[in-house]
Amino acid sequence: MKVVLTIAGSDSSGGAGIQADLKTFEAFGVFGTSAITVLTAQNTMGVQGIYPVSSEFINKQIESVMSDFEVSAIKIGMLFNKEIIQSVGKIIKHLTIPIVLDPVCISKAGSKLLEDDAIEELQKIFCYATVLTPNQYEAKELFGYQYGDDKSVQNIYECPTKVIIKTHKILMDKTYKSVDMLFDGKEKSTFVSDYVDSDALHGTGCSYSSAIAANLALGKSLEESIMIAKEFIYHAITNAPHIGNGKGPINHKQGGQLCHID
Ligand code: PXL
Repeated sequence: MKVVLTIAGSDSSGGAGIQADLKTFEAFGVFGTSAITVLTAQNTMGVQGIYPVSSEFINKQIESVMSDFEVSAIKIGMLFNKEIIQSVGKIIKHLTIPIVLDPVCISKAGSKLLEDDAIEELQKIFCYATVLTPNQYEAKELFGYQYGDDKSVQNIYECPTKVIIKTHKILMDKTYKSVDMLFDGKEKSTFVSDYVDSDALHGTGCSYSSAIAANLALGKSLEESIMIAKEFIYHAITNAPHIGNGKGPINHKQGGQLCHID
C-alpha cells in the first residue's frame, strides 16, 4: 500500500486541514500519515483559535514517519508562520518525491491562516514543490495574478514547479463552470467541471490537493491526478452532509466511493 504524508494544520471541525487530508487519502486507498503544524479550534463559522506546534516537534513528526515508511508523496497545507515554513522548507528541499504544496492563506469562512510577515517566506519554498495549488485569491496575493493575466504566473519559473490556479465560477456556454488552470512554464491546460452552487465548500482546497497527492503516489500523471481530484471534489460537494451553521464540510466518503481506484 502506498504511503502519503500530509504536513498541515488540524481542523477541530473535521472538514479541512489534516482531517480532510486523511479522509481523502482513505478514499483513494492510500495510507495516510501526518505531521501537524498547528492546532486550530474552529467550526463551520470560523476559526476561534490557532496554536502553532514548535518547529522542532513538527520535524520530529516528519522524521518519525519518514524513517519508518517509504513515503510516495507529500501534501503540504497550512504552515502559518515564518519559523514553521523555514523548518519544513529545510526538510523538503532534499526530497525527490512528488510534493503538492497548497499555499494556504485564508479559510473559506474568511479566517486568516497565514501570518502577514510569512508570505515572502512561503514564496521562498515554492521551488521545492512539484506543484502549487492556490485558489484565485491566493494566486492574487502570491503572484499578483488576475484572471486572464497568465504572465504573472510565469514569474516563478526559475524552477520546474507547476501551478494549478483554482477559480470557481466562470460563465462558459451560458452556464457556470469551475475552471482550474495548470501552468507548466510553457503551456496552460484547462480543467473544467460543472459549478456547484453550494455553501458546503469548507475543506475543498485541502481535499483537492490531497487527492492530487494521493493519485501522484499511485503513479498517475499530474494531469490525470488533477482530473480525478476535480471529479472527487465535485461529488464530495454534491453529497455534502449539510451539518453546522456556516460553510459546511464536504462528503469525502461519497466522493471516494465514486472515484475509488484499486
Ligand atoms: O482550506 C484551508 C485550510 C487549511 N488548513 C486548515 C484549515 C483550512 C481551512 O479552514 O482549517 C487547518
